[in-house]
Amino acid sequence: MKIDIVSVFPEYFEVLNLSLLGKAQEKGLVEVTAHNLRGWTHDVHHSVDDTPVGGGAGMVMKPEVWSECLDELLHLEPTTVTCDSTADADDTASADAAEPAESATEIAANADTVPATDRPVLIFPNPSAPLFTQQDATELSHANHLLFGCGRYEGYDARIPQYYRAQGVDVREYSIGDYVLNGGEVAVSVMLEAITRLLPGFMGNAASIVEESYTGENALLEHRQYTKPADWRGIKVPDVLLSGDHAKVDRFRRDEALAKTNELRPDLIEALDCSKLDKADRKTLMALGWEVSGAHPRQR
Ligand code: 6GU
Repeated sequence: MKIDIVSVFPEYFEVLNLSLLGKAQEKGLVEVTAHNLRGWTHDVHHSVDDTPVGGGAGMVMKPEVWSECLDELLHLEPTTVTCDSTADADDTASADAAEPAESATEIAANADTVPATDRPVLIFPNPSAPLFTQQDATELSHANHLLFGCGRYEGYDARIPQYYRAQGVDVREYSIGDYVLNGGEVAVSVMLEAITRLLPGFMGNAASIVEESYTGENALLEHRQYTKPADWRGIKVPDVLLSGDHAKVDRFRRDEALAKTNELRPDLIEALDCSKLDKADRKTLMALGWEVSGAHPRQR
């Protein structure tokens, strides 16, 4: 996988040479390059932003600098597109727009739930976009080339993603949570870690990925973990975990995952597919106050 990152703070990404991602780069699994956006400016001040059209606070990143950079990294020739500047307005992110596609631009934007491995994916962190999820990480881990564009200041000109979508590029915009960061750099490092750890050969133990929270078809928060000693400062490991009875251990962990998810993330319980729950799951959920006879659990 080839990963390009464009930022006005490329040094921020030196941390990616550490730890597991550093090892993955040494092994040749990924090749990460951080580029300085200012390298594509032509003025003495190397300016990348300008005041917002229509007024308002802050600065907006200019489309011309980004396009010179992105054309080069995506091997595209500059062109002019004819499209309505409002056509893209409600379709900032990714692929899960519910409405039927109308314009050619929208078709290009919606066709990309699973990235084709041979097509680059252009990703813009954006606090006003849909949330980045484990499912997005899984999808993007199949791409051959990811290009992240880090916005700073108040954001970037909305025509940038619109233009590259019209060029047939798989363009995605994601937020990493409901809080405000100063720029996209932290968000990109979060997304990168979530994506690259899923690459085959990245982690020693593939089974540990399968058991994690938010993975698989029935996403639950993970059960609690313990190691030895069995009694530490007066707190004991639950007896069943010491029993050696694997079926009982699995059931105990599954029930704990259900109870923890019920308490902290009932929205994840509501999203479960009832047809994938076994008899013991249903019993546990019913005891927690859920109705499990429909397609998804419903709170009683
Ligand atoms: Cl992707 N960018 C910024 N600037 N702030 C955020 C974010 C992204 N996601 C959450 N907050």
